[in-house]
Amino acid sequence: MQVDFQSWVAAQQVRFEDVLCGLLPRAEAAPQRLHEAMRYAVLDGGKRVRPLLAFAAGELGGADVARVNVVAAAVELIHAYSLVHDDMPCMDDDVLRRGKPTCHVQYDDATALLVGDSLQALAFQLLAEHRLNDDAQRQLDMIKLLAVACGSRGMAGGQAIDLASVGKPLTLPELEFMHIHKTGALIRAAVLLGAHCGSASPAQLDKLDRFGKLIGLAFQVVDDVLDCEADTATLGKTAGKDADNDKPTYVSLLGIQGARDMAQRLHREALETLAEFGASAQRLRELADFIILRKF
Ligand code: GRG
Repeated sequence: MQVDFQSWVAAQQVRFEDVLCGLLPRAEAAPQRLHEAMRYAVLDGGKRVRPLLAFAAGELGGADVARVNVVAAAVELIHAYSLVHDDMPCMDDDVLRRGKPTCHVQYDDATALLVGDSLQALAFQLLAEHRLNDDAQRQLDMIKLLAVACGSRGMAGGQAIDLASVGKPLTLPELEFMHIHKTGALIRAAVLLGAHCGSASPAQLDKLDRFGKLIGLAFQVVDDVLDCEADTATLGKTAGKDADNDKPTYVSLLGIQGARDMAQRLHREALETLAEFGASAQRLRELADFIILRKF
């Protein structure tokens, strides 16, 4: 019998913390300050939504958990690096992340920059040194998939558009383009990489790709709503930053109710893409629900 969703999430989070702990460089190893800061940025915090999506997509295709651990860790390291860099004075200039001082506040700007660089490099090192799929070509495709998702045609590109659009009105398609890249690309990659560790067919991978795209965008729409509605203590990061920074968001374009409606529509469409998977996609459905209903 399957455990309930909350227990599954809690167990995966605890288990995954150990995985990350073991894959990160030890704090005692030189250069100690950089390694300590890398561990500070990654461990003990965050919802681990992207790894959970990878685990759920892996389960669906009967993937070996040890393989999914590696892709989930790679994605989470990229995510953690993006948060560290995003919080720096040259970008969002924030002091609170995951309920604790941001990396550059706790350490210094130069260390935070190097933490991001090193986490990104470690992510690709992991993908290159662990077996992810019996098919070597498929493994190379997986490495490329993550590279595209986090590079200038993915997350970093979305961030560049985000920085360039402060104080400017964007149309809905422009906002969607930005967020599909900035936030959506890595979430989509998490789903696909988990699935690639297993035996999903090309047709199933197409469906999962669409699911990842829709739920990645929904994640951002909900993030925009939470930035307006939730408080700093609940979010573990400064609330109201988007309005303070005069950033275009789904809320500024559609209003709170319009943004909520959009999240619901994306959620519905995401669930439709899973229709043919039956019970094997139950965790992915539950994660889609969680992404929409989350309060932090
Ligand atoms: C610096 C290249 C580069 C990219 C930064 C991800 C990102 C791009 C910026 C973060 C800014 C932000 C708040 C984006 C909104 C969506 C988002 C990624 C929120 C944080 O992700 P969660 O909620 O965080 O999954 P936790 O802490 O739970 O892991």
